[in-house]
Amino acid sequence: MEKNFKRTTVTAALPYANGPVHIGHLAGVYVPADIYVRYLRLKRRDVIFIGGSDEHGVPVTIRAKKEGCTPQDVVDRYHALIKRSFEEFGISFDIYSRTTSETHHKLASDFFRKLYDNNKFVELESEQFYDEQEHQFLTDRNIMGECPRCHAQGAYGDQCEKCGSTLSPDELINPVNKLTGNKLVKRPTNHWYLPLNDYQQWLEKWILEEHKEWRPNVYGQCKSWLDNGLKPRAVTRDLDWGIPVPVEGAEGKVLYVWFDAPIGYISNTKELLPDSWEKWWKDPETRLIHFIGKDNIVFHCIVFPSMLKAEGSYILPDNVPSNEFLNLEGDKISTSRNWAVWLNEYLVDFPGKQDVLRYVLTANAPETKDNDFTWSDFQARNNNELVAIYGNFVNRALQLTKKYFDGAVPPCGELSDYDRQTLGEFAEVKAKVENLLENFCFRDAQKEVMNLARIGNKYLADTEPWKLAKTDMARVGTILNLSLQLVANLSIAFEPFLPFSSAKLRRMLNIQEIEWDRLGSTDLLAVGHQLEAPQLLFEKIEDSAIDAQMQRLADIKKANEAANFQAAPIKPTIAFDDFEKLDIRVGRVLECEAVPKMKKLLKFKIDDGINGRTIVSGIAQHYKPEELVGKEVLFIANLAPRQFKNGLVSEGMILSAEDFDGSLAVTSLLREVKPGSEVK
Ligand code: B3M
Ligand code: ZN
Repeated sequence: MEKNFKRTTVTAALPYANGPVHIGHLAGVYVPADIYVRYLRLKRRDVIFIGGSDEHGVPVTIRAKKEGCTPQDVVDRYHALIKRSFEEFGISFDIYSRTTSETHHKLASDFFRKLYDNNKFVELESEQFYDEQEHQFLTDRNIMGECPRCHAQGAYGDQCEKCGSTLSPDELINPVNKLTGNKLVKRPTNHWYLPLNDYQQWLEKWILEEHKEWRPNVYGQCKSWLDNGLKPRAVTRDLDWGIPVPVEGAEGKVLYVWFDAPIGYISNTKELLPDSWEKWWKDPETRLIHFIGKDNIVFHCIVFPSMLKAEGSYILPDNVPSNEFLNLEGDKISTSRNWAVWLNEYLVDFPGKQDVLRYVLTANAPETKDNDFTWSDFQARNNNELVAIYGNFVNRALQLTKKYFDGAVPPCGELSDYDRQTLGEFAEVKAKVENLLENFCFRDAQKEVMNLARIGNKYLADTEPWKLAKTDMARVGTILNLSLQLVANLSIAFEPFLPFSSAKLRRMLNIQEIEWDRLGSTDLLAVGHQLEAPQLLFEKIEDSAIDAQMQRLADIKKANEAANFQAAPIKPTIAFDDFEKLDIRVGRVLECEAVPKMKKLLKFKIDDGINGRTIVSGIAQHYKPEELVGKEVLFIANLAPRQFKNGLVSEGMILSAEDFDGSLAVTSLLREVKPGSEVK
C-alpha cells in the first residue's frame, strides 16, 4: 500500500529498436504502466512516466548486417516506428527518448567511470571466440553451430531454438561466425565485471525480507537467483556498436547493453527535466516503479539495483511489477516467425479501435501466468462487453435524454429505494478499484469498472423510463439524471483503461476536467447542463473481420512450415534391376467417385490402353472427384491387387507427392501422352 512518498517515477522497459512492437509488448508492459500512470495523474499525484528505445546490443548489429545498412539506420527507423505506435495507442509517456542520445552516452559513460574509479569492478581475462578473418570477437548470439543436445544445425551460442536448450558457445559443435560462416578460434580478452556476489547478502535482505509484497513471479525468480548464488557479471563487450568503455586501453570495447539500457531511464529523465531530474532519482521520498516483462526480472531486480547501490547516490525500485508472457492463438509470440499482431498493422485493419485492443489485453493480462490472445475472444469482448454493456448503457442514457429533455440534464426528484441501492453499489466500487490499482491488479480493476457499467445498464433496463414517459415525466427525469451521473462516473473510472473512449464520452457529455476523487459523486452534471449529440462509443466487430485475421495467421503458419521443411533422408541404394521390376504407366481418369463410408478413398476408372482397370486411392481429403476426371496420371501397373474391407479391389497405385504440410499432389505429365505408355 501507499507509503509516504511525495512523487512517483514510473519506467517502462525500453524496447529494442530492431523491430516493430506487437501486442505482447503492449499487454506485458506498456498498457499496465500507462493505466497506472493515468490513474496517478487523475489522483493529482506527482508522477513522471519514462520510456525510450534500447538501441544498442547485438540484435541491432545483426539486423544491420542482414539488411546491408548501418546500425544507426536500423535504430533510426525502428525508434520512429515504435514511438509512433506508442503514441497511437495512447501510451502517455512524458518522454520517449533513445539510448543513442548524447545525454545518455555521457551519463552512462560517467556512471561506468565512477564505478571504475571507486574500484567497484573486477577486471578478468577469459577466452572468447574470435574470427581471425574479420578481426572480431563474437558475442554468443553471433556464434552458430550444431546443438550438443538435439544436434540441429544453426543453434545459437546462447540457445538452440529447435529444442529450446539454453547453451553456452563452448558447448556448440563446430562453432562458426553466424554471419560469415568463418571458423572460430579462442583468444584471451579482458573485461570488467560487476561482482554481484559482493551484493548477495544485501540483496537477500532488501528483496527477500523487505519486499515480500512483490508479485510472486518476481519474488520467486529473485529468490531462485539468490539461492543459486550470484557470480560476477561482465559489463563490457568486444563490439563496435555501443557506448565506448571510458577507460584508456579499452579500444574496441563497449558497455554491455544491459549495463547502459537501465541507465537510459535516468538519462531520459534528465533530458525531460534537465534542472530537476535528480529529485526523481535521488530523493528517498520518490517512489520508483519499473514495469517490465518476465525475461527482464533479473536485470531490474538484481543487476540494476546492484549498480545503483555501487554508485551510491540513487534510490532503489520500490516495486517491479512484471508480467508473464502473452501467447497468440496458443503459440508463443515470435518476431522471427512473424507470429504476432503488430501494432502498426492492427491499426490498418481496425482503425480507431485502440481502446478495444487495450481493453482485451487488460482483460486477459498475463499478470500471474502466461495467457492467450485469440481473435474470437477479442470479438466476444468487444461485442458482448464494450458494445452490449458499456456502450449500450451510455447510448441509451444519452438518447433518452435527447428524446425527452432535448439533451439537457433533467432535475432529480425523490429517490426510490432501488435508486438508493443502485447508488450504494456504485459507491462501493470506487474503493475496490483504487485498492486493486494501487496493488498493480489491473485486470481485476478493469473488471470492477466494467461492473459499474453493468450496474448502470441494469438500472435502466429495470426502471424502463421509456414506459413511464406517458404518465410520470418527473420520475423519468430522476432516472435519467441518475443514469447520466453514472455515465459521467464511467468516463472517470474508464479513463486509465480506455482513454480514447473516455475522451469521446466527455465530448458527448460536454465536460472537460475530470478528477479521480470525484468518482462516486452524483453531481458531476448540473441540472440543465446541455449534452452534445450522442454517438456510438463502440461498434460491433463482424465475423468477416475476424475471419480475415485468422486467415492471415493461417497463411503465416503455412509459410513457416514451408520454410522449416526438411527433405526426408534418401532410402538405401537399389540396383537398376530392382527399378526395372516396377511397371509405371500413364493412365487417363475416365471416372472418379467417393467411396461410401470410407472418408479417405476415391475410386478411379482408369484407361490403361489395354482393358481399363479400377484403382482405389487414399486422396479424398486432397481432391474432389470431379477435379481429376479427364486428367492423365502416373500409376504402378504391376502392383499386386489389394482388397479393401468393403470388398473393393484396387489394381495398382496412383503416384502422388506429399508436400511439407502433408497435402498430396497427384503427379501429371508436361504434355499429353497415350494412355498405357510406359514410364522409364
Ligand atoms: N531492451 C529487453 C527487452 O526489450 C530490453 C529491455 C531494456 S529495459 C532497461 O525485452
Ligand atoms: Zn537443440
